[in-house]
Amino acid sequence: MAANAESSPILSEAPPRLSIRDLKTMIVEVPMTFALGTSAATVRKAPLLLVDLETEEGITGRTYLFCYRVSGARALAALLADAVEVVRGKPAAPVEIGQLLARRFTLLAVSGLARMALAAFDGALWDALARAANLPLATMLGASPRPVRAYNSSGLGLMTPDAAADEAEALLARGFKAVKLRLGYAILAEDLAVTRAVRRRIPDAIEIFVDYNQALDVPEALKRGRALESEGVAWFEEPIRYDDYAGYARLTHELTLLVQLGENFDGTAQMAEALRQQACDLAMPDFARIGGVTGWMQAAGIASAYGMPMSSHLLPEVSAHLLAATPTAHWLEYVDWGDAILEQPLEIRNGHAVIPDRPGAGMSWDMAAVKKLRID
Ligand code: SMN
Ligand code: MG
Repeated sequence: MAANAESSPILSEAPPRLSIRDLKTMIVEVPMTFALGTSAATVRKAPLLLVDLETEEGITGRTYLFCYRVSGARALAALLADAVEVVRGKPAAPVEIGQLLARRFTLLAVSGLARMALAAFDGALWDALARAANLPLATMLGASPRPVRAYNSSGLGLMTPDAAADEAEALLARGFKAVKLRLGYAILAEDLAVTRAVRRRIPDAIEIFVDYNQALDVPEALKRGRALESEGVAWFEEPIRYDDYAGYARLTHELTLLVQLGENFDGTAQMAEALRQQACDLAMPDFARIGGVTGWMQAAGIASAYGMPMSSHLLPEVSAHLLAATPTAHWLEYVDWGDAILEQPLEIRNGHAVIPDRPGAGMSWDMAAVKKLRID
């Protein structure tokens, strides 16, 4: 009979099996280096929810979420306080915990904010497991921690052409090879003026992505998309409402410009459906909306089956690990919002995010900074 794990000399130093003791949250508002004026709303301070998942064994798993609005952060904190009561004392097994929480939250509906809360729980659990194993998260997920190609998405909100050109140039520091403009001005001519000003100012080898944050309808998206085809733009992000897959399929079919979609996929089923309908050329699920680390890895499987290039959305510190383990990894979206509250901010070298050689996602809070920025 095989020796059991407890008595095996080989496995005697196996990492502890973690069980969930508590989950605590803190809300901070981080002033942004570059304000982000999108066609939907202007964000000047980033509301972040910091999550600490405590285990009985003394290991704490961490993650944070960008919450779009302060009210979002408060709602997520309340949902997480509820969720931990459901699973306190249970093994820190993200897939099982996720299924149990999804069942308990079914009547409320596992979508929107509830899905984001469960994603944060999942991310913190994975971080705890990787810390217990003394491995970077990327390694836990089957990848080698490698530099991940990133674009600088910190700024370039809606602004004048000259201001956009200046900001684009500034954002190339640290070797970034791509930037993203927010478009969706009142008329096409303004979109073109900003795009041309930036294209003229930065080297040809630097890629430019454009993001409409769902500002257009299908006929207008066809018109603006066609006009952008000769302007050296590498992707056309969320031109129309995020869930009009038939509309997206039309754009994808009729435009040579590559259509990018995904930050609002609410769970993997939506992503699978979008890809089934050939709604986009490129996909960029968001860690929180797709279902945390577990949801991301399932999304990576879907993207891989379709041969679909997959980029990340925000949360670059965690997303770098996830992209390292994504077979069709495309671009990491870099923003510097986490820098203000992290002891060791994500390092960018030669336009690539450097996955830290630390256990888990490698994040610990700079508590002095957190104290100053806390709003809860
Ligand atoms: C975005 C991100 C965060 C807030 C508003 C808009 C944007 C992106 O859609 O893709 O970066
Ligand atoms: Mg976007």
